Amino acid sequence: MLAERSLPGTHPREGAPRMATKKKATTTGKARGTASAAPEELGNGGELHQLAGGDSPVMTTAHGAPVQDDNNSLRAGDRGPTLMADHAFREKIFHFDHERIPERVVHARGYGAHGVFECTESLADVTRASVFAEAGKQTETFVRFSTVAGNLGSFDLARDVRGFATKFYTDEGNWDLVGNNIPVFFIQDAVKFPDLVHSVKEEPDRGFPQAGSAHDTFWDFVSLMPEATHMTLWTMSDRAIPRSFRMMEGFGVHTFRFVNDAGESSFVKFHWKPVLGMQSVVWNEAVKINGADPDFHRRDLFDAITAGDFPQWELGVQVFDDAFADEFDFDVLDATKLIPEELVPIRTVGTMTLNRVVDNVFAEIEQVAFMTQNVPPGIDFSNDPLLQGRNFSYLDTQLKRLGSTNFSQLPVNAPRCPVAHFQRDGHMQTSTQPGRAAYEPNSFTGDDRGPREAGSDGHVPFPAPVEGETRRIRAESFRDHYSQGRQFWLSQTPVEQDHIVAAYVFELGKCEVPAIRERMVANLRNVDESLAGRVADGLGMPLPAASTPAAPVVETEVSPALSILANAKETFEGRKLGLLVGDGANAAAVKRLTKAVEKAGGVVEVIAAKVGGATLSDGATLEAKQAVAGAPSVLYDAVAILAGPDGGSGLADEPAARDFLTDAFTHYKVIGLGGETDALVAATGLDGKLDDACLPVGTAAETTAYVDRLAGPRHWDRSVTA
Ligand code: HDD
Repeated sequence: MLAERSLPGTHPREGAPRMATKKKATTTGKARGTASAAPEELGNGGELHQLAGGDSPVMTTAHGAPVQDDNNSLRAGDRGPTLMADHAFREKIFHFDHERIPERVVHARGYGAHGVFECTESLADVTRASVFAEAGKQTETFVRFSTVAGNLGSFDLARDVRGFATKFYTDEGNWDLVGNNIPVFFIQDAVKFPDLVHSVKEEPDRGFPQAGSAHDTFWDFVSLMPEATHMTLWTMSDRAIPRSFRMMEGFGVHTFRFVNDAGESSFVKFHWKPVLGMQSVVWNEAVKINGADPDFHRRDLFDAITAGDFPQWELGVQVFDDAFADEFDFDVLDATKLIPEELVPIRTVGTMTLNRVVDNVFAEIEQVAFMTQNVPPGIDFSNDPLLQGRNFSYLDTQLKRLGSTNFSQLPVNAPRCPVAHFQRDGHMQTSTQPGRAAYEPNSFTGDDRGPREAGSDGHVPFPAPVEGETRRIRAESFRDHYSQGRQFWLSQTPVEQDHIVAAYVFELGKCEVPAIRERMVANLRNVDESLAGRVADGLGMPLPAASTPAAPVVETEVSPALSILANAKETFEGRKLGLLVGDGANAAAVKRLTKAVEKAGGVVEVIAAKVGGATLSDGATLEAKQAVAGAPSVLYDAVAILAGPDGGSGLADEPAARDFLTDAFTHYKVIGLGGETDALVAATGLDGKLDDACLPVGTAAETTAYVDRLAGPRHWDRSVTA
């Protein structure tokens, strides 16, 4: 007997056909489509009016025709073949088959949000860029954060650089500040970019590893390109495993130019500083987060913004003139170098607030097209050869990805100011471009005039003098490859240095070719002997002879601004406590703790053995957001465990609860313990080992002390290695 199946035209659940309701006539007697009918009388005047799928009782084709039944294709007979005549079906499958566009060749995985930039200090003295014209001026922005190496579907906590690209929709056109969370880059000349990217992506003969630099080809390339050494120190540091997009810095990397109304130019570097301060995870935690929640960073951003906890960054500029550039030990055009904040202080000029998540990830985050060459009047390029190369690359890549020269018309890319040009037609032209004449000069404007005169209102390129022979050459001033890497290393706290050593050991340990490890350690000897020695020791190899630097290593002042930990903010704001609650837990203690953490600006996520929640001492059920099996402690900045009076045995028997505590301990987290947790602690083998950062939570005084401690750093003194 065949199972009963729905007949063509029958809705499978409701058993009744979903009939299209006829649209009412909208015109005042004029026939639809006649030449005399005014467009506004015919509906929407040509703009696509897309309803959310569920918002209409009737589904339509892409061309607006009501679809009779979207659940059964048109068949000849009950069990017969599907008919070519089912055009609605064909259109649906046709569209589906073409849903994917090429992912970005780098920075494929990313997440973004809308925001606003508010200028807090006028920069009119140095730039005529309208975005900095006066304090209080607001400019709409869109930001996309990303990892670099992984594919679109990779995980968020790869050890990698993070992209930090900002589109300012200024009133003189879009300004795209396409930066990273690291202020320097691997290479000096854009001609090496494809090689760099090919080395870090999956190896082409095997297709792995995904989203990671821990493999032979990457270390082969960077060890052969000593200019990359400085950047590897950053990517081996905690900067490459940020806790949140909200808690990382951003940098424009290159030296740009500001140009003021008088046509005077100064050099400028851009810095984003997170208001929440910087935070990173530890590597062992990152590895586990990638399994527990591959979307950790995007979820974090989405959750914060939708909760009204809008992340903010201060924009700072380092402005300097030619005289400083000439005196500085390094070439300011070399993107493998930074200018220490101690030498040129950062002037804070505005604040960006991300306050709106996207409505549609594809339309906005996937289709946003950043281009370094998008600069408004008042901002110009320097001759940094990496920047010059980028200015070619970004236009090309958008055509490849978005498929049409008209990508600037997509809502997320469209400037918020009017556009006026004679670029016409092309695939997917959505603008009904007005006017009879599409050329310049023309006299159809009414004026009988010749070509428009070049004015001072447009983007006037800074008239920098250029001299010299045409040659393929790397400037002498670009030859020092190690001094700033050394400065970075020496500016880190001992804990951060430990992490850098562990990261090199981990990554080089994944290289199968011993000669690559040796070459890299030989280069590291030029950065610091102790660093190289510790990495060699960690790899279990003899210390190779140092490589010969192209230029002598210059001893520079330590720059405390380069350390995350030395600049940590004393706050739990924007961070998350994982509160594991056992049955019978003290209801008052749970309430008190939750309130105190929220008052400190943090978020509490309740976890229980079962997602249904825990029954508290007062008999009430506390709803859980997560079951402990799906919420390992790596997902939280700190944890508290409030057990019931049964010695915590309910939790002690739960392997995930045991891991919850052990991992939190291993990751140096501040731990709160309330109720009878002895059995759980004993089951993890931690009895007798709990330290100063494992605090009781129960009484009001204990809760206050615990929440105060949450604002501090992890307990780095704990004798574990993660
Ligand atoms: Fe790039 C994307 C940042 C060097 C070529 N880059 C891209 C994105 C960021 C950066 C954040 C993602 C933008 C988004 O979210 O859509 N890139 C940098 C930084 C660099 C850098 C900070 C050095 C200072 N990039 C660089 C070079 C080249 C490129 C030298 C080529 C010569 N980058 C691209 C690209 C991408 C890109 C291929 C891929 C997708 C896209 O542009 O839109 O054109």
